[in-house]
Amino acid sequence: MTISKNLRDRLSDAESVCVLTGAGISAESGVPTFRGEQGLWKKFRPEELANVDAFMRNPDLVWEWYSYRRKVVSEVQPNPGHFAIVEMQNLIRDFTLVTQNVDNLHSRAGSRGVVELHGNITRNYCIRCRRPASEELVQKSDKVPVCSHCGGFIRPDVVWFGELLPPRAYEEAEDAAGRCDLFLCVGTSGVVYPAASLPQMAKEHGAFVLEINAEYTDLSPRVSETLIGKAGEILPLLVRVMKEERHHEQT
Ligand code: BV8
Ligand code: ZN
Repeated sequence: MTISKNLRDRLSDAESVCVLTGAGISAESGVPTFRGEQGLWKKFRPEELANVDAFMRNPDLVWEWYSYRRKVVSEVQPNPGHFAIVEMQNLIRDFTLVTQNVDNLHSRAGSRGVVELHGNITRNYCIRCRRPASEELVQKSDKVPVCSHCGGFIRPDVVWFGELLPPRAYEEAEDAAGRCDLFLCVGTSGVVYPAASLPQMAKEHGAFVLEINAEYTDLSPRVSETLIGKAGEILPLLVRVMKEERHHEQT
């Protein structure tokens, strides 16, 4: 993988960096993506499961699907791609990590202040009184649990289709995209909005937008450069170049 002179300069000079990640960064940890060959949506379609009507129509099915995904993410580890982002955060003064993933792997890798646009599958709450549900209540039932305070159904703390993103999270993501001079877009097919509008926003504000993906996506025509390959291999390489360039300047 060769790093263009232009990209090398950007990695060396960047003072404000924003990274947007999608399911592709967790693929090498063994977490299935949504739209790939073995994609999660292969068996189910988003309409069937990741929306509130599906949950109200068939809470046990939706709950079971999230219990399966919680089990998967509890059994996997963050990969070199997640750890490279932690190292990048330590190199760059103004650094924001925005993720569409709900698998909690960035936080487990050590990333701080992760902006979770679509929530986090390790948190659950009551749809009626909105109290957080305890771990043991969540773990013990494979059927949808009911709230010990009011009897309401417990749901995962994720953003379903048709639901608003957490307002503060999205605002923080927009601010970071608007002020960064380097925007990395890693492992996302760029089909889910409003998250997919962030790279465009960064580009319009003059940022260099680098896409890292196993294949070309809907975003590719609109970014500054696309590196095709695995996030777990490319991100550590970019951090190495960043360190070389910056260490070089310090000496
Ligand atoms: C909202 C949480 C409404 C739950 C998720 C028509 C046009 C435009 C928009 C819409 C439309 N109709 C409806 C909408 C809005 C809708 C939307 O965007 N739909 C899309 C499908 C068209 N958006 C919403 O509903 C959002 N809410 O808009 O509010 C509103 C507005 C105003 C007022 C009131 C209401 C809510 C969206 C959030 C949905 N929740 N997940 C859960 O996870 O169960 S979305 C789901 O998709 C995940 O969060 C996931 O993160 C997200 C995006 O997927 P990706 O992360 O990109 O993953 P994917 O599998 O697609 O791609 C993986 C990529 O990785 C691939 O490119 C692959 O090549 C690459 N890859 C694989 N391996 C590697 C790799 N890359 C590098 N290295 C590797 N090793
Ligand atoms: Zn309740």
